[in-house]
Amino acid sequence: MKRILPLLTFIFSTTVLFARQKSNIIFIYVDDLGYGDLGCYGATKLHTPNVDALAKQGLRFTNAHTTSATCTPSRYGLITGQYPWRKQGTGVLPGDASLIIPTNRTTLANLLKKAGYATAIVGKWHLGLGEQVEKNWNKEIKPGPNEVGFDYSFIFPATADRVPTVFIENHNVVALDANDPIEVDYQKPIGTDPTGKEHPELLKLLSSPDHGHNQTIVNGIGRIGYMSGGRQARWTDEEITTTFLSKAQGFIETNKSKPFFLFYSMTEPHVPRMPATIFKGKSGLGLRGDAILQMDYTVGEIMKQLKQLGIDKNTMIIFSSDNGPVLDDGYQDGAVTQLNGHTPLGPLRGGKYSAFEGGTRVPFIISWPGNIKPGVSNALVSQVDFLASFASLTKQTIPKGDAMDSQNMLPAFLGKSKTGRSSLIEQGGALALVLNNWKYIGPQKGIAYMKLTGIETGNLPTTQLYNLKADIGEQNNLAEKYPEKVKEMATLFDQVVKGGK
Ligand code: NG6
Ligand code: CA
Repeated sequence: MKRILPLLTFIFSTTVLFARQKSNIIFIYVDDLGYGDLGCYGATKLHTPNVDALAKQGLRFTNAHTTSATCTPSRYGLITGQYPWRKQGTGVLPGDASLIIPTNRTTLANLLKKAGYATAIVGKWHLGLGEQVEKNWNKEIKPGPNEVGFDYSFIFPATADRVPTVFIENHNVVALDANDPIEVDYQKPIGTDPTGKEHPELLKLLSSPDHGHNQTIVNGIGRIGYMSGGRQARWTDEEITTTFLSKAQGFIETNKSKPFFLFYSMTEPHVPRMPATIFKGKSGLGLRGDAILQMDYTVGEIMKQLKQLGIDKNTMIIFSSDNGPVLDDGYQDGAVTQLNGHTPLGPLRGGKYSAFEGGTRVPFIISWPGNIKPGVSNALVSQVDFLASFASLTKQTIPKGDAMDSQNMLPAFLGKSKTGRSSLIEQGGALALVLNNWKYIGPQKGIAYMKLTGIETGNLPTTQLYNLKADIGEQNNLAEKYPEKVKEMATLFDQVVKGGK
């Protein structure tokens, strides 16, 4: 016993020390925030002091990308380390879709879980739930986030504009009432709730014509899809963010003395923009601006909590968006009419849905006090790279066949290297290739302009080549001037799309 005791003490103290040394990771993933939507990225009409403070204490990237210009594929790429367009069915999912991430794959969550982190997702999911579309929302719903590596999940299934408008904690709908079962249908109307199409007079937020947000009305907002039942369980839009914040803070509090990974997936400024009443009208830029202020406030609350708990120096915070900005995405919420000179895109062209830079080049900040020197990085990096980079951080190898597009960018993420990837695929409607400072989009058949959203898609019948260093706004098509470059990039494009990295 005499000998064992010191040994046990040693093992115990090193375990505690080791656990303490590992920093927490909080990934704040916002929805549809543009490259020009934050003060630290040049916005002057909107004030985002909390995210700006995060940028000031961390590394702000100017050339960081999502894999795609919409939500589901970007999230798929981030979590699996694979370009989503390699897999069928990774486009924007309806609210009743089944889980699209195979449960036997390496994911960001199960990778960190294996390394000893407590893992959680709080917020928007949008990667499907259950094994099939026809599922019973009134029983345990799985597989979902918990089956791909999150110990704890508190989510909404898809987007705030899609039914079912309920929270799901681990496997169950929150505040479910057995006497008022939930049913969801994306094909045909169900139940007795009024629809936006038939009862526009009941709407507190008018839908934009032709976008399709005119099916079941919940809280005076027309949604995509039909839903019946679950009246107690339906969220109040103004409370979504405080609900997620309290769940995120609860997870942080519970896990403050072990390493944790929190994927905090916020809904702002995605439609329907319906922030808490105290934020309404505050930005002067309509509800989109107000939602961004609410998002910024929330980030500040998380930072405050970390400080209060004394774990701010021991926590890496990553802040980014899942795709570029859109103004009219389905509701008449003042985003267009009260823009007041604000430039959500900054200097970029396109926007959400687009293969131009505005689709995938997003705000991207990493703060890790004491480990990352504050500054600005121009390295080309992608969110698909987190998996390989976190594998490197936690000294793990990724099983063969998993995360095939993820490159270890840890040195760039930590500011130890100024260079990132040499090339990258950007997915709008079409796929584009970036190679160093060059951008290539092959000839496309699709429409060049989306009337509904007012966004240029990046599609043209002719080849496009831009020099992003000189022309970040993709105004001068140099394809005719540099046919050799076009050839080189077309060849590389085929190679990447067919297989490798
Ligand atoms: C689009 C919706 C849009 C939004 C988007 C998903 C229409 C016309 N528009 O299809 O309102 O929900 O999907 O956004 O239906 S994302 O950020 O989750 O990808
Ligand atoms: Ca999005």
